[in-house]
Amino acid sequence: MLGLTPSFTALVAAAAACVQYAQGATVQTADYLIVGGGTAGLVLANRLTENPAVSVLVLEAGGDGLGNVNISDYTRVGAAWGTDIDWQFPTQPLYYANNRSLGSAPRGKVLGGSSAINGDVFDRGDAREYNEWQALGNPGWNFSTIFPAEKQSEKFYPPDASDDIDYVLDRHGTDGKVASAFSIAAPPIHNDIIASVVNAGGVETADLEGGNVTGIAHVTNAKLPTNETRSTSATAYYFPYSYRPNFKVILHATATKIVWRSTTPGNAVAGGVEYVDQNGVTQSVSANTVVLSAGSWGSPPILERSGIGNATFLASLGIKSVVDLPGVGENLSEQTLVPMQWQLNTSLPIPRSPFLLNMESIQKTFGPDNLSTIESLLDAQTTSLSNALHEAHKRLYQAEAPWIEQFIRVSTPASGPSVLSMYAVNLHPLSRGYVHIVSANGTEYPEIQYNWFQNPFDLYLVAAACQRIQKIANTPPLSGWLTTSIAPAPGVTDIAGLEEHIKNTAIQTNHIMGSALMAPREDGGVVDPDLKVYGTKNVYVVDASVIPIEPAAHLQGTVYAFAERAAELFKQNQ
Ligand SMILES: Cc1cc2nc3c(=O)[nH]c(=O)nc-3n(C[C@H](O)[C@H](O)[C@H](O)COP(=O)(O)OP(=O)(O)OC[C@H]3O[C@@H](n4cnc5c(N)ncnc54)[C@H](O)[C@@H]3O)c2cc1C
Ligand SMILES: *[C@@H]1O[C@H](CO)[C@@H](O)[C@H](O)[C@H]1NC(C)=O
Ligand SMILES: *[C@@H]1O[C@H](CO)[C@@H](O)[C@H](O)[C@H]1NC(C)=O
Ligand SMILES: *[C@@H]1O[C@H](CO)[C@@H](O)[C@H](O)[C@H]1NC(C)=O
Ligand SMILES: *[C@@H]1O[C@H](CO)[C@@H](O)[C@H](O)[C@H]1NC(C)=O
Ligand SMILES: *[C@@H]1O[C@H](CO)[C@@H](O)[C@H](O)[C@H]1NC(C)=O
Ligand SMILES: *[C@@H]1O[C@H](CO)[C@@H](O)[C@H](O)[C@H]1NC(C)=O
Ligand SMILES: *[C@@H]1O[C@H](CO)[C@@H](O)[C@H](O)[C@H]1NC(C)=O
Ligand SMILES: *[C@@H]1O[C@H](CO)[C@@H](O)[C@H](O)[C@H]1NC(C)=O
Ligand SMILES: *[C@@H]1O[C@H](CO)[C@@H](O)[C@H](O)[C@H]1NC(C)=O
Ligand SMILES: CC(=O)N[C@H]1CO[C@H](CO)[C@@H](O)[C@@H]1O
Repeated sequence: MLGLTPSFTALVAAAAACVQYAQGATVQTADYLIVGGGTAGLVLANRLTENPAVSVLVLEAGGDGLGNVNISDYTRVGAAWGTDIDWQFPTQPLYYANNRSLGSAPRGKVLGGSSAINGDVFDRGDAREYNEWQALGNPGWNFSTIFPAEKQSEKFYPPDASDDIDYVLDRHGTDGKVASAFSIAAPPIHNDIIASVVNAGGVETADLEGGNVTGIAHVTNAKLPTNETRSTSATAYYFPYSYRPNFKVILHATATKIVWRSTTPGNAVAGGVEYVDQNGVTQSVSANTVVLSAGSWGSPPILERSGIGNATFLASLGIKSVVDLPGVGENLSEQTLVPMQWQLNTSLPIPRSPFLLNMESIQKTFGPDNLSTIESLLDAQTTSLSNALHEAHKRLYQAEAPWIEQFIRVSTPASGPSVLSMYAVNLHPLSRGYVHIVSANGTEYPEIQYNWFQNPFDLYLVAAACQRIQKIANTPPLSGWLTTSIAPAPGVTDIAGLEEHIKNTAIQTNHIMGSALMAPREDGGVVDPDLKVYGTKNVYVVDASVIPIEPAAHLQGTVYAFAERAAELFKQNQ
């Protein structure tokens, strides 16, 4: 049950006056208070406010981003990073990768959240992965419920016939909110890349959407083809609906913690949230239901400051435990990306930002010869995952689910020949990191550790994936275009050498998830299948942090679909 019974709602309203708020604060009220006007938060806010009788208040730490060309021009990937619409989260050195530091990691701090500053690739996961969400103990979260939600989120603009790009219309939504379109005019080398993948034993597919994410194809961007501007959760779900009187947003409002109405064990009741406004003044808002949509590094710290998390750890920071939930901030997953680049024999004109994805199973990465090695490593893994997640990953392997992505693009610098990038992405890392607060201070950054390659399976698999990419690059007709390897250095082709290349060069995909896991409580879960935080009556998490198994995709498309289905559940249970 998601909602509150009418009598309970009345009780809450009557009790509102008794809640202790910061002195002098102006108290606003809503049925739903959503913390974070990001990718997932605005989907939920939009769908709930379709009912004029339901009021929603969104607290967003950033501004509206209107007029910022670093958002609207999707080809300026990275321009927004390090500016005031980026949180710039500091991260810890990578213990299992020579203690290398990645410095700060980008996250959108603006209406639209990370959808406003990301790489703008728009694709979605595989049916086998979504069905594992359910198998982990989350009934109802499976491909047959996610696929309609994917379609509901998408407004697909088919390419022109002259663009020479394959697609399957019924795998896309045409009536949804996020605009999606291919980057037009694939360069001539694209057909040769596809041919080499096929010649090296891979498969070409007409369209990677629709639940079978296998093979090589073009993928869409989240953008309007009419004026080539980025589609974000703010342009898709908020700005066209901001006239709704029941849809309110407070900008420059950084939520710090939940204000409790009651902390009865097993039944804690939130009364609202405290936040710091633009002037550094603490304010409060009250609500019947509190939803955290502050993202994988934003939501767990708010739970911890509110007393929800590992009670021993919270006690060490002087925070009184409300719900002892040791999974909060644990189980952080992040797909890794390893640069593999070659110089071309020529300088090609590259319109906009077209790219190809080639999705392959572990079986395809290794070929039949070395599978026993990777199978025994997969069996032997003991440290990083719970038994439930380990079994889920073994099933994905057995089902030959996509596991390695080759993210392929050709770029042309201002001078000199073009560069082919075929990045190796590990879609299902077994290593798990964490995000935890370092003090009770509501605006201090948390400590973040990715823990990449904590599990040796991940390192070996990615090294083999790099060998597979080298094999494709050495296969005609693509091989004819390539002169020299840029990354790794020419001659680095053995597993040991590639493992060192990986440790020294792997970077983020920024697909962080899992830090407030949807899973049974005994498996370290934080929310139940209704997305309600265990031990609470009215606190929910709706963002990437609850996603239990990575999609074979860049994460935003899955987050949109996830949030559409979350909204459906909230409405059903109202
Ligand atoms: C640099 C980068 C590149 C990426 N590239 C791609 C890509 O090409 N394709 C793709 O599909 N995915 C990509 N992703 C991933 C994708 O964008 C994210 O997975 C997705 O947007 C996350 O959605 P979310 O709702 O969980 O969090 P967000 O969209 O990050 O939303 C969280 C929101 O909460 C707000 N917030 C946080 N804390 C507080 C607080 N205390 N009080 C108030 N508000 C708060 C934030 O400001 C933000 O608006 C990328 C991500 C990044 C960062
Ligand atoms: C856009 O990005 C560039 C490069 O990072 C930066 O110099 C500029 O200030 C940004 N513009 C805005 C409006 O933030
Ligand atoms: C990484 O840092 C830790 C802690 O400082 C240290 O114990 C370890 O030896 C370092 N590892 C490498 C490879 O330098
Ligand atoms: C998926 O979930 C829906 C909703 O609970 C359920 O009706 C359906 O049977 C499930 N499908 C599978 C294949 O488990
Ligand atoms: C998925 O698509 C690929 C490429 O078209 C095809 O080879 C494969 O048989 C499909 N798998 C399933 C399970 O449909
Ligand atoms: C692009 O088109 C959309 C839809 O017509 C419009 O809302 C938006 O303002 C346009 N953006 C720019 C930068 O022209
Ligand atoms: C809880 O935190 C303590 C102190 O940090 C730690 O020793 C313990 O392992 C944690 N418990 C769980 C179940 O993670
Ligand atoms: C809380 O943290 C912020 C950011 O690090 C800092 O500016 C502020 O002084 C801290 N407040 C207190 C009371 O320590
Ligand atoms: C596969 O096995 C061969 C022969 O034993 C070996 O040379 C090669 O390095 C192995 N490949 C991987 C990825 O382990
Ligand atoms: C580059 O290689 C391609 C493919 O082999 C070939 O068609 C083309 O003519 C070459 N271009 C130059 C400038 O050598
Ligand atoms: C499903 C899963 O892997 N849960 C783990 C989350 O993290 C906690 C704490 O590290 C583990 O105890 C769980 O097993």
